[in-house]
Amino acid sequence: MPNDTQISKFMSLVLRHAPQEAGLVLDENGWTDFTRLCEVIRERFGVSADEVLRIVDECPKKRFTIDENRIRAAQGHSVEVDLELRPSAPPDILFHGTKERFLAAILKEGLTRQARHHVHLSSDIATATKVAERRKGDDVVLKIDAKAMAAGGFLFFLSENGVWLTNAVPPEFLSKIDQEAEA
Ligand code: HQG
Repeated sequence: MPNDTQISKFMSLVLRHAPQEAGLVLDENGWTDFTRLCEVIRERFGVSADEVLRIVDECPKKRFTIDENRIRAAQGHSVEVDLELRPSAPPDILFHGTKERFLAAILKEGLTRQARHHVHLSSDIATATKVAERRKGDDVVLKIDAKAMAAGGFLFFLSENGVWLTNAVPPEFLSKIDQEAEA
């Protein structure tokens, strides 16, 4: 029996990066037909549409958005889609979890979006720490002066699942936090 994580990872792959893997097409806003996705999942994993709905509903990060009979990933895409997110005023401070080995490059050139549409930022240290922990190596949490960035004209977007997104964070707005001191 496949577990929820396997199915959720497959959905992230298809809805963010490679819809062709499932013979699906995303529209310009990232939506695809939910019934068709469920058919593909039934063929691959042998689970019903009700199970898919449950997985979407129980996803702790709320990665997927369902609207009538359409579904899309709330953020994290590498394929070009327009999520039609409106700029919103960020909290004064945001956080980004990363790895010690990326730090020198990040402090030099800032945070850049890499393969995704945006740089992903978290509103609290605990979430940023979890993002950092996805990869092997020593964790680093960076503090972003979002207030100063916003005052300087940088735009921020809040995804449907509460992730703060921006195009890039120049190094002058970044500092490494001492997690024990901030805890
Ligand atoms: C790093 C997960 C060198 C950056 C999470 C990160 C998140 C640089 C990596 C979402 C750099 C990119 C996104 C620079 C940035 N030089 N390294 N100039 N600028 N980096 O996966 O933020 O579980 O694209 O620090 O919860 O780790 O998939 O971004 O380490 O919200 O739903 O380059 O993915 O969500 O990695 O994670 P990613 P991320 P899901």
